[in-house]
Amino acid sequence: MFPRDFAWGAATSAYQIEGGWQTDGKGPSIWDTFCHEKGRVFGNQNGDVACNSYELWEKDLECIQQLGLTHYRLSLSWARLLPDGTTRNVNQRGVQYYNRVIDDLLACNVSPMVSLYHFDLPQAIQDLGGWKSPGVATLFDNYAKFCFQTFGDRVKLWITINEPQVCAKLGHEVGIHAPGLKEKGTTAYLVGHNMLRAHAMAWHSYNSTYRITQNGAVSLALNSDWLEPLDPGRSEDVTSAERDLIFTLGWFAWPVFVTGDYPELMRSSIETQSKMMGYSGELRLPRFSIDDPPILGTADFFALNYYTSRKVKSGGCSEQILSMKRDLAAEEVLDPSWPICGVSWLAVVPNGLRKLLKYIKDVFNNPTIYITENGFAQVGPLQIEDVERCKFYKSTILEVAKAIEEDEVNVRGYFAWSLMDNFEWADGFSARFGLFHVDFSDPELRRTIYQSGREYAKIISKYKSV
Ligand code: GBH
Repeated sequence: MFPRDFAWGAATSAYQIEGGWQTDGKGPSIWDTFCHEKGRVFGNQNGDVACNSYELWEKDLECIQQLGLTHYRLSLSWARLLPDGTTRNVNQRGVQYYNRVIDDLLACNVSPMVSLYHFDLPQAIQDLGGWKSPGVATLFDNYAKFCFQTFGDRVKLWITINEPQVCAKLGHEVGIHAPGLKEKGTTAYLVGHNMLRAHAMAWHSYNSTYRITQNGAVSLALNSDWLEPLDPGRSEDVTSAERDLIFTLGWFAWPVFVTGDYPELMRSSIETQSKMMGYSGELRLPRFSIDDPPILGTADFFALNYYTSRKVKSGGCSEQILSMKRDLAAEEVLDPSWPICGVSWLAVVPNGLRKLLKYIKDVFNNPTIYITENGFAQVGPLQIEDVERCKFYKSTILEVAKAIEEDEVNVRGYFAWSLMDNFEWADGFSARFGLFHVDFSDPELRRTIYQSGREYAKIISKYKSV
């Protein structure tokens, strides 16, 4: 059912697992700052120590081997490598750490997929305006080139930026992620724009300088729920669901995979709402400049993070200010038949993944797809025998198989989120996404495999070529 060379992976990110927040010369990131402010994160928790993967990497490697993964997705901490964000100061101990991780993985026959950015901007760059400032794209490009140069002889799968939609919206409009801004209506679009510019610059750098010798592939990881009309017989709901997919996934995927520009429907919706309030849409959703490298074609594969689904109905926004929510003019609801796992946002809808994969195949020109994240949270009392999560992984992977077999979607890999329990952003350590449990009350931070970890290992050993 799965191609012989299918990538069977698990994923993590630097801030969520590494700890060592100021060890060996690491600079602070916006998540260090954010968590150290009271009232931002569940229980005022933070990632100062997290799984202490900075010191316990060998333990993580044991977990990876126990699962029999073919691939491991990790992210690099920009501020660990470049403490002030610039290549003028390279932290060699950070370089050594990631060299060791990459070398150990390869020695165990595990291919690394490396994200350059997973929410943790160096604080020094935030102090200059962060993702709102156009100059951040050049700084990111310099950082990317440094990483390609330093690690690209061994890393063949790169993600530039993880989930720009989440960073833009939750970090700059809703404010529940770092840097915690609640600037409605314009900032998120500007941030998304600069992230796209940064991504495209880095892809072009790889393409023109490193590809010929390193021969890897570079993309950006896009998150989207599967969004379908609440009432498929009601045309307003149908167009609302389409619009929602365009605002969530199309925002970034259209420029990269389809036209080199934002979706027309996104522009016109923003224009309509802006005009109603006496503004022009141009003021809010930027135009791509001919002075920047082109955006179209800057992904060698499609990287998708999928977790859940929503039903969508048409609906306005009662607040009389411009906002992304107002531009969307749609309302998302849960289907009561969908079970909710742990965290309130995560309705379990494995079948939504298959539908989203088919949508991506049709709309984005049949790209090669890696599912770079998918997972299930546990909250409350610890259950090592996590029967529900076992079922979840089995049925989700079955949906991926159907997408490959029946819908002929070109899926090349699947990464479970996450290798182990870790710092779940605003939810702190209260939501556990791991295939391994981490005992955060134990000074040794012992890792213990969940039943779902065993189950996933079984699935992998059944399909992977040896
Ligand atoms: C991923 O995002 C992240 O890449 C990863 O780091 C994280 O650990 C993982 O999810 C699990 O959460 O709080 O109601 O506003 C997934 C996409 C989008 C899911 C934002 C949670 C927040 C909903 N995320 N969403 S809410």
